[in-house]
Amino acid sequence: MADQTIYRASTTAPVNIAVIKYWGKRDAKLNLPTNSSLSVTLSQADLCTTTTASCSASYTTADSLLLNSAPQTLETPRTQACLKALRSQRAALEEANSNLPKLSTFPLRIVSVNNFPTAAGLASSAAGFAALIRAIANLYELPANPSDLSIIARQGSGSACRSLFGGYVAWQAGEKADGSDSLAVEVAPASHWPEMRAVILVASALKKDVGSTEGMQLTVKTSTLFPLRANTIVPQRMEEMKKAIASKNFEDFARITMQDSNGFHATCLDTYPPTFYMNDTSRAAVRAVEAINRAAGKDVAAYTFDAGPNAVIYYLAENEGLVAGLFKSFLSHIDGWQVRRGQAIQASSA
Ligand code: 2P0
Repeated sequence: MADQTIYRASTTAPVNIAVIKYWGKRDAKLNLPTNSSLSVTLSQADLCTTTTASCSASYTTADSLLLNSAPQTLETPRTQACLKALRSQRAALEEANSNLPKLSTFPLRIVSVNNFPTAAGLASSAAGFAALIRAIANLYELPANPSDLSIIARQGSGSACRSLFGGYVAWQAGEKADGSDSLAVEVAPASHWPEMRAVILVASALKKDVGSTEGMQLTVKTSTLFPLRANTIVPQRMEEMKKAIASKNFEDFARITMQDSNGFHATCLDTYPPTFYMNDTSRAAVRAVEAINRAAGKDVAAYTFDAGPNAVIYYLAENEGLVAGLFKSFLSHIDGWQVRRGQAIQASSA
């Protein structure tokens, strides 16, 4: 009789928020970026995807995925590339050891839950693909390390490769045409700078108008500012940001974070037709950060915006009262804002 065992593995992957933004692909098929990027991984309790992957010879239906209880397609070229890569690594193990169950041939059932709004500029695809890849890698007992897995996750969604690490993470753009050097590496563990905090201001939980994948390629195609950003400015900022993190220099960290967010949104505005991710509420948050920093006499808070209107504000624990307190009173005047706290964390490896 066929093996009826159900093999199962679960994992949790956190959201990461880039302080040097990924925007633009040099190879859309392999999902290779035009520039490197750098992010901070946020607290799992607040923002994460939990995924359970199971497989069994007894499953009679094709591979399936439920996200927040709703069926999702796995039939996209990107997801298929990830599943194929994971299955082929498992098949290699099975070939080397004939005692292993042939999990690579069994249908998969994947169940994921996000505890934050999906596709509203809160990096849901990052946590989602990172959790998917690691859950299946755990199920298949692959010996891969986080950088190895990041190469697979990158093919699902670029920013996902950074969610396989905790703390401060760089996605190296790489140079090779096959993408084998386009992977995530740890810049510093969360324990290096555990005072880092983030407050997330949810201006809108609605899906964004222009998805990142589509938006970034329109920018690559039409923005005249973009080549300067990708080829000159971001490479310099990557080095400056790594130094700011190594020396725990919050003022440099804050300035570079805000400049990179502004520069990224400038290329969105310079896209033709233009893409607007920030709205009036986002701009009010920028002004509030400026007011906080002016009152403090130095940069104690840094805003950053992804492909949506929601703000992430970084600050240090010692300024919690000043930053989070002011934001609470500021936001209480604006309808529809929610505030969520996070802190830089070490992603779990399980
Ligand atoms: C980032 N974003 O670095 C930047 C900042 C949005 C703005 O990574 O096409 O969803 O799946 O590789 O990863 C969003 O892009 O795009 C993103 P795909 P992804 O976090």
